[in-house]
Amino acid sequence: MPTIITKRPRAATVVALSFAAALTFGASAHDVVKASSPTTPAPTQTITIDKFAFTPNEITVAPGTTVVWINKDQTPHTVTARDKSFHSAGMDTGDTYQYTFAKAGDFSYFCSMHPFMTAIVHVRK
Ligand SMILES: [Cu+2]
Repeated sequence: MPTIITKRPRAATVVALSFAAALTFGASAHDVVKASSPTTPAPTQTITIDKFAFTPNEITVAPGTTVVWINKDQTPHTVTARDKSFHSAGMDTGDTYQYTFAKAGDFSYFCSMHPFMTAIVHVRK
């Protein structure tokens, strides 16, 4: 009987995917960009959803801040603004949702599946 030799790769091929942040800054043609100004990355704030709570429960950020929520619970949750200005889909474990707060104000939000889960983002200049 013929012997069949099967070559097996020694290691699984690792495919590295790099995600480029698709952030576009809308600078109009007549904006003056000073050469001496350092490029400041857009601020980001992370809020964890765990044990049926948003942590931190209350934050204050500057306008233009992107808030990222990550669901670390074993239960699906949503991030739903009271004024409906933003609303995530159902977030499974490990899912994230992000929203950029452009304007100043107080934005209270809750989980539409568990309305007792409430929190607030203050946006102040
Ligand atoms: Cu929930």
